[in-house]
Amino acid sequence: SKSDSSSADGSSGENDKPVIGFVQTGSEGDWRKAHTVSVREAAEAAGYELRFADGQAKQENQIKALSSFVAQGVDGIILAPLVETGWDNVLEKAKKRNIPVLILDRQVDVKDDSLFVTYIGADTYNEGRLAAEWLIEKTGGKAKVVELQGTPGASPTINRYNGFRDVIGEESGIEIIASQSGDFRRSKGKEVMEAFLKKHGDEIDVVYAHNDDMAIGAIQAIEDAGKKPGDDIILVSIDGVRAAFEAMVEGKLNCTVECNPLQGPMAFEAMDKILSGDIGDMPKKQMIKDEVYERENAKEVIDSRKY
Ligand code: GZL
Repeated sequence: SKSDSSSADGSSGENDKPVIGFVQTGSEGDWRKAHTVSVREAAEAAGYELRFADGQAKQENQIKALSSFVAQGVDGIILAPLVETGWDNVLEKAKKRNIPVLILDRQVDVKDDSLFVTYIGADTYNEGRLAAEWLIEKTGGKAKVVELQGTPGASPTINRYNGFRDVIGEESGIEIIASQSGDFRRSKGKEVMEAFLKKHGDEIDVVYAHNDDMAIGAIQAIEDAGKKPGDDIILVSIDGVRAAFEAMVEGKLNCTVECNPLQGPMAFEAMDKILSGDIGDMPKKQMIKDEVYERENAKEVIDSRKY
């Protein structure tokens, strides 16, 4: 399904490279911007022509973009799915045209997993577990927690919700007194935290945010309420973006569990194999390692951070 690369005078343009259609969720925050840069740079380095579609945080935009890439007859597709479900029909179209699909970052829940070749991303369930383990250690297992959830229906939201609860379980003295979506966005995280503070005020010991952007928003709300984030209220979040390290250095964030967005190189390593037909031993899921970072070690680490 190679696109016709020769131009009118017969010389081959830059389209001599294999063409990949990349459907991104949108640009909801710092993590997503780093993810997009990583994919673009890796495509360039690996000698691909990348056609970029910004889903602008709507699944229907992503589905339209996928259909369009199939119609263009691209050589391969990379999809970062906004939410887990609703992909079967459009992925069926790609399969009919023999266009391989690589799922990147978030996961899809499809009836037939031959609709995609492989999934590459971070273990977001384990990130929820790591956040809870850190919290139990930090609080001695006694705390009232408010939770800022990510985008409803997105695999990191579902996984971080479950991973956290599976570790705190029933027996521990950790009680989740409120839980609401801030849609992974700083502004919404601030808004929801303002509401939590109005309703629960001094009862809140901890904020568990499914990503750093919302934690940064919560920090602003806590300061506006005249409280000290990081001390009066403990904050633990996920991603490990630069703003989180800066907040930890300022003492306003206590812990961030890294979720590595630099997934571009792995994606194109896999795409090379897929397009040359050697996917024999390629696993269906390829997970990236994550680390936990705390306020105490943020200063010595911040300069080595790559995103
Ligand atoms: C996680 C990724 C999430 C980040 C958020 O793999 O999909 O989306 O944690 C981003 O910051 O919005």
